[in-house]
Amino acid sequence: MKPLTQKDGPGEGGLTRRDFLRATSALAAAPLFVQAGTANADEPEVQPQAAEKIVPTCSTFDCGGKCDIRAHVREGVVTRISTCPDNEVDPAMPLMRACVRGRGYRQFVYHPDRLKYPMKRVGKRGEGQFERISWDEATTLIADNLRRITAKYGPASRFMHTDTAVSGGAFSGDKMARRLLNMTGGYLESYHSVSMGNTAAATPYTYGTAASGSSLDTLSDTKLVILWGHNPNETIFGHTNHYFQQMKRNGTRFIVVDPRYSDTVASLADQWVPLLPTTDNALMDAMMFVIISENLHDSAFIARHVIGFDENTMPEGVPAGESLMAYLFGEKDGVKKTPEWAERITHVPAQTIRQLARDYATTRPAALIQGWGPQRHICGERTARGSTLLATITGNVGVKGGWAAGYGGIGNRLFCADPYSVPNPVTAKISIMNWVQACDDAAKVTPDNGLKDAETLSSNIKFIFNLAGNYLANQNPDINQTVKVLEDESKVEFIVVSDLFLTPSARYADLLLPETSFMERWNIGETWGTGNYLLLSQKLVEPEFERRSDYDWLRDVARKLGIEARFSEGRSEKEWIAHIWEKTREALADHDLPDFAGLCRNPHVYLKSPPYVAFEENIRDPDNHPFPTPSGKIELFSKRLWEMQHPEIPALSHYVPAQEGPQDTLRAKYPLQLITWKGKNRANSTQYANPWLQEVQRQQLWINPQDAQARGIQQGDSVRIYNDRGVVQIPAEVTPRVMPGVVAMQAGAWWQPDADGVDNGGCPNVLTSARITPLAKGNAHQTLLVEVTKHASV
Ligand SMILES: Nc1nc2c(c(=O)[nH]1)N[C@H]1C(S)=C(S)[C@@H](COP(=O)(O)OP(=O)(O)OC[C@H]3O[C@@H](n4cnc5c(=O)[nH]c(N)nc54)[C@H](O)[C@@H]3O)O[C@H]1N2
Ligand SMILES: Nc1nc2c(c(=O)[nH]1)N[C@H]1C(S)=C(S)[C@@H](COP(=O)(O)OP(=O)(O)OC[C@H]3O[C@@H](n4cnc5c(=O)[nH]c(N)nc54)[C@H](O)[C@@H]3O)O[C@H]1N2
Ligand SMILES: [Mo]
Repeated sequence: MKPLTQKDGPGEGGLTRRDFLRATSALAAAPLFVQAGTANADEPEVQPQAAEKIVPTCSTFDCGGKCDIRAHVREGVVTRISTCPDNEVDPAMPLMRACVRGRGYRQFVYHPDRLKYPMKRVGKRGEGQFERISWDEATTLIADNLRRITAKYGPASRFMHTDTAVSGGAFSGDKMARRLLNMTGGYLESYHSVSMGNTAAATPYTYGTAASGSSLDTLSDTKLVILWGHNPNETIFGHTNHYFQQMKRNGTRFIVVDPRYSDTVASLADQWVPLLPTTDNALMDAMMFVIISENLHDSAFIARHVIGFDENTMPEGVPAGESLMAYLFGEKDGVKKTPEWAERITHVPAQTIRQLARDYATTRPAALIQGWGPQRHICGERTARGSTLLATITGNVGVKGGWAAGYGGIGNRLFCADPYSVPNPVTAKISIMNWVQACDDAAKVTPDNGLKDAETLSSNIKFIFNLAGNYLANQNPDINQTVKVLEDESKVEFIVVSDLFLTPSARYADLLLPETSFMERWNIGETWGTGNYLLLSQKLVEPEFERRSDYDWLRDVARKLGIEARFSEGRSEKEWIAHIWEKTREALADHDLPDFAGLCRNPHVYLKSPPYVAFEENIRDPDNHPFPTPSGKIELFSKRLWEMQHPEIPALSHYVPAQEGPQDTLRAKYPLQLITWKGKNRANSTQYANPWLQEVQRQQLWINPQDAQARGIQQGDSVRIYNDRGVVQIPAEVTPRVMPGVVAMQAGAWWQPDADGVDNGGCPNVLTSARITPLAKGNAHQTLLVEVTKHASV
């Protein structure tokens, strides 16, 4: 195989855009892939001949949105992508126009580097050397290894990896692989969403549940929105931006709190408040100090619904000095949490903090909406809970136009039915943060660091299905450590990867399988966050070469294991989709859904649920609807957390300096905080190789002019970003869009190490830490210190 370098990608040195267009449209005439540079420049463009069909569909990626994609199909080839035409826009629905990623799908699906055949590893694991084999050989290898490994180590030695690329669909190979494993003894499950698991774990300590999101149509009259580390202009989050742009036009004021001047700041904000990463709680503490000092809190709301505000509303058995008031006014530690105190920690000017606090508390209702970037930190649980404290003391919980917490899904969201899952006989579960340890030495995975429902693991992980994920060696933190474990072939014995590309993770496969893309499969797209509709993801074209859907080859594996009939219930992929749809119709009987044939005729199902305000009942009628907390009230102070006596999860969420944060002594060696963001040109690492999308945004390091100047770095210089975990080398973007002391790069670039292990791709996870958050046992991809130097040879 070719080495995995940027030059091999189509963006540089490979296909030009013109070659690319020709290569893909030429498919109409000859279904062959033109390799880079082989297209004949004199060849005339292929003219449209056959009738064009415009087929509505959607992708099933984990990209934050489900857009209305219109594929123009001619003679079995997708020749163009457009989107919902203006005359079909339903004014009652969010605009679902395809974004830049959707517009570029053809370059993903018809990419010349796409995997074409099943392949078996020939070199050492990780070298990326493979040879073509038949599907019969491939499925026999899987069945034999499953049998052998299960007999030797037990079903709990089998692991299903993170695989978000197919999570946006009601059906997927990964879901069916779980079914197959469960029908043959089970597998080791993981818990914790690396997306928002820290918020999900922390929020119930305030409200008793994590389901704390309202629908965005309830914000139409909100005068002030504070977006706290939230960048929906790029991350979409179920068409949030659609609502926000409408609100902006109607006069809503937007403030964005983010170390970066994000695209959302650029397009929406009246004010940008940059702060040092991991110091959000200090800003929140000082805001609460101002609000209470100036008597701007909602006393009536607090008296009725809240415990932990002052000494009179504390749970029994807790000594004096632990309430919110006591903390803010320094009764125990002698430190008043003033704006001046917070300015030193956050680098937000005290006067800005004062004004922000006053603006939030005096605009009723106001919505403080946290994205998930701030909680993908080692202090993420505290940051997520901090927002709930601010929302509570200002009476913004349970009221239309307010917002209760960190961004959660809405409570009345629509999902498809699940008629395929079967119970997992293995009860032990690990946090997703434990997987490397479970491959290396399972004895190190304990209830203290993440093991659930067992005291010990019965075996190391010996078999991995990694279907539609790049979490083996790209998206997981601390890659250099991880690959050492994966390279040891005596540890994990068999790794099956299915993908569309030879990704950095795919290089660690023992068996590499070329899956179909969403354009070559049937599915139903489900929305994200606050979206609330279902879309048919129609199959557009037949798979080329020997590509197969994961479900299709899993049937062969099931046959070789003697369980095919039970596994498939005789259904093809499309028949499963029809079955899921029928079960969904039954479950959502109130919605009068069309039957599957009707859905195929009209593939957009807009289910208009009424506006939804989280906790509305609990606030309107608390006697009959107590909060599902131990006290039945909103708990600013959580006695459950108090009993844990863990300094990093205080019972009252407040600022605690983070490891590898701005107050860590490690800053003497590594003075800059590095954060990542999810950019518009890919969904995590999906579509990394798409040449059009590589033109949209280059992988470079944002660095403030002050920090650049101090290091003699100029715009475009190649810089080395390093810490004890690794080295990345990419160009510098010297820009005031990131505050001094912080550097930033986009998440999801492919790891491309050279012979010295220096990554030239710009994969931040060479530098990130695998440290585990204290409460959720979750990820902290965003908390790390680095140094940056100009690269000498440039
Ligand atoms: N275009 C695009 N959209 C996506 C994705 C994608 O890859 N590309 N991925 C999807 C997925 S899987 C997910 S989970 C979501 C993720 O959505 P988010 O987690 O909300 O997205 P991020 O870009 O990681 O973070 C949001 C913002 O937080 C800021 N931030 C980082 N650290 C801090 C901090 O300490 N404090 C504050 N206040 N702000 C901070 C970042 O600068 C960033 O602008 O997005 C989804 N949508
Ligand atoms: N530094 C840093 N790291 C992060 C994050 C961060 O913000 N910063 N974010 C984290 C978050 S929130 C998430 S959700 C994870 C995401 O991490 P992953 O779950 O690994 O998601 P992707 O990186 O999108 O990788 C998906 C892979 O599936 C492939 N694929 C796409 N479509 C198909 C298909 O139809 N079939 C098959 N078989 N394969 C397909 C793609 O080519 C891609 O290689 O990353 C996490 N990692
Ligand atoms: Mo995510």
